[in-house]
Amino acid sequence: MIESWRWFGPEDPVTLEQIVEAGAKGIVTALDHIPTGEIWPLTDIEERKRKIESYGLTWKVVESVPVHTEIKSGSGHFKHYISNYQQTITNLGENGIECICYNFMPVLDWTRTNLKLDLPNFSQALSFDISEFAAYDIFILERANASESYPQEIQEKAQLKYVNMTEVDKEKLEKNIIAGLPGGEGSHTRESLRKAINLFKNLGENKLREHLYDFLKRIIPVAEKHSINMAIHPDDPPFGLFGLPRVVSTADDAEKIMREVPSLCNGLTLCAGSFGARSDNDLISMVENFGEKIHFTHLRNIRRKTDGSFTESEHLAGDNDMVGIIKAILEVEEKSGREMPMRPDHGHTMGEERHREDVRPGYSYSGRMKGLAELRGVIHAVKTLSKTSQA
Ligand code: DNO
Repeated sequence: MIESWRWFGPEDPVTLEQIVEAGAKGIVTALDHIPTGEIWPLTDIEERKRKIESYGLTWKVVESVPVHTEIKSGSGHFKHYISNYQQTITNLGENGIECICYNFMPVLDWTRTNLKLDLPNFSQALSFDISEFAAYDIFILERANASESYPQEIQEKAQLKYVNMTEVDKEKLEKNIIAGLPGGEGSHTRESLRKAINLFKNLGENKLREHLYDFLKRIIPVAEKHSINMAIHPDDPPFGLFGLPRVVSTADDAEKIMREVPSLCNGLTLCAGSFGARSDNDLISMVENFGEKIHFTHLRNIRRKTDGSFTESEHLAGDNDMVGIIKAILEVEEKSGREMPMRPDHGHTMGEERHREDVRPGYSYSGRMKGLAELRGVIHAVKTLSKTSQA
């Protein structure tokens, strides 16, 4: 596996020097200063590449080239945005990029309700609590008929949570949900969120899928031409929010996407934390079945509750069988003769970083370094044991 690290560019408080110290070899980054939908200029791509390579690191994976809302909703200038996306793929291909991670979530990219959940060991984790989310949706955003999106039990819990919230709690919850998380696709105000929800409200699951397939049919040939693997990121959390459909939440969704546009370049980002937030996603079978079509992995762990809520746990301690997943990925690598870029996804906020304002939720230095070191240990042990057993 190619140990990689997500770097948010020159604005990132984590420096390339620190990333080299952590032992990563690959950088995963994006040109977040380019507005969604615009073409990524060759000059900006070249400049980012030069900077990365000057530290002896490589840049093969982009995360993400965001897909414009009008492509997802099939409205407005979607054709123009698809053609810009094609040009961005071309420009990235000319600079040696091998993999592009993207998502097709409507309205919100990854979403959490708490960004600083205190853990017994003093660190802080990210978490998603479905009744807090429902409290926001039903009582703060006041989306029409929002309560119909939740079972009775969650509605009751949400109400109880809401009545016990102070104004500060309400503001914080809203900010956590809509202000935008690192690498996400911008931020919303309550008003812009309402508008965005309305754009997708009547679309339905089938139409959203159709728009994804249409997008893929137009971009995969361009990706093939430039030997770029498109790696769709699963929905996070892997179920609908605000009563809107999501179409990349299960193994079955992923299978359909790959079947609809059959090409080795039409593959997946195996985000263990996102797919793993559902107990019906069997991650090891997914690695075995999708094999070479997994182009990139996010290794992270979670502790699930039965209602859809989850907390991000330490990389080796959670409901995901991390050793099993790594073993399965190494077997795919062995068969395909190709090394898979992986990054330790998220990490707890710990040590002095807990007191810093500039640390991005989930993307602390020490938390990810700890995660990377633990994962590296597992990779090393699995490889060593497999060699010993073959000897
Ligand atoms: C969160 C990330 C996501 C991911 C995008 C891919 O930590 O995994 O922001 O980059 O959803 O487009």
